[in-house]
Amino acid sequence: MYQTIRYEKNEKIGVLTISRPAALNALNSLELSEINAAIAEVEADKELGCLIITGDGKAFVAGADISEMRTMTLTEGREFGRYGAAVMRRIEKLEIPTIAAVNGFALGGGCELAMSCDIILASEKAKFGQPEVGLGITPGFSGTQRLPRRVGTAKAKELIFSGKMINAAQAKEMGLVNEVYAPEALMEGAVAMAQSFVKNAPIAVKYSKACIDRGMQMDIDGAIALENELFAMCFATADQKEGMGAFVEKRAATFENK
Ligand code: CO8
Repeated sequence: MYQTIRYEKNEKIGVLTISRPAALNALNSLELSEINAAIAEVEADKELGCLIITGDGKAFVAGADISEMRTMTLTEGREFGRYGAAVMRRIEKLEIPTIAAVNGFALGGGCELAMSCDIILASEKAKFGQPEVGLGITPGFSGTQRLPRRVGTAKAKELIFSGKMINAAQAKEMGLVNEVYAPEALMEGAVAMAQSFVKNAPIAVKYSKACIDRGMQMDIDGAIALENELFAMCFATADQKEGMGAFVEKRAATFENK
C-alpha cells in the first residue's frame, strides 16, 4: 500500500495519482520511491496500454520538497538529484504511451515530471514553471534538458533564468501542452486520449514510440533504418495480419498484443 500516491488500473489504462495535497504533492524521498515502485508495476504489466499521471487537490506537483532539500549537503544534493532524475527517466523510457494530466501547479520537479511523459494535457487552472534559480539551485530532475528539447532553447532559457510561472494557454502556445480543458473535463479528456491509443495494435504503438524517442537521438539515416527495422518487425506479428485482414474484410479488428 502506498502512502503518497495511488495507482489504479481500469482495463488497459493505468492512473497514477500523486497524493500529498497538504504539501501540494511536493516530491520528497518517500514519494519518489513510491512513484518508482508504481512504475515497476507498470513495466511488469503486459496488459497495460497507457499510463496517465495526475495529482490530487490544487497541484499536480509543486516541485521537489523544499523542506527536505533545505539542509542537504553537496553529496546529498547530488544523490537526491540523481535519484529523482532516474525516476523521471524510467517514466520516459516506458514502452507504452504516457499522459500527464496536469490539474494545477506543475513547478520545478512537477514540470519535470510532466515532461517525462509523452503528452501533457492541462486544466485551465494549471501553472507551469521552473522556479529553481529563485531558491538558489538549478532544475535538478532534467528540466534543463527536457524543456529546451520541447520548446526550444530560447524559450527554455527565458523560463529557467526568470523562474516565472506561465498559465495553461501560454504553455500550449509554446508547444509544452497538447490540449487545455476545463478543470472538470481534464480526466475525461485524458482517458479519451488514452482510449484512442489503446484501441490500436499495442506492439505497433510501442514500436512507434520507440522509433520517435530513439530516432530523435540519432542521425536521420540511422533513424530511418531503425524505423525500417521496426516496421518490418510488425509483419511478424499476429496483430498486423488481424489489422489488415479486418480492413479487407470490412470488420472491426480485435488485437491480441501478439
Ligand atoms: N516543497 C515543500 N512544501 C511545499 C512546496 C514544495 N515545493 N510547495 C508547496 N509546499 C507546501 C507549503 O509549504 C504549504 O505548507 P504549509 O501549509 O505547511 O505551510 C503548503 O504546501 C501549501 O502551499 P502554499 O500555502 O504556499 O500555497 P499557495 O497556494 O499560497 O501557493 C505555490 C502555491 C505558488 C505553488 C507555492 O506553494 C510555491 O511557490 N511553492 C513552491 C514552488 C517551487 O518553488 N517549486 C520548485 C521547488 S525546487 C524543485 O522542484 C527542484 C527539483 C530538482 C531538485 C534536485 C535536487 C538536488
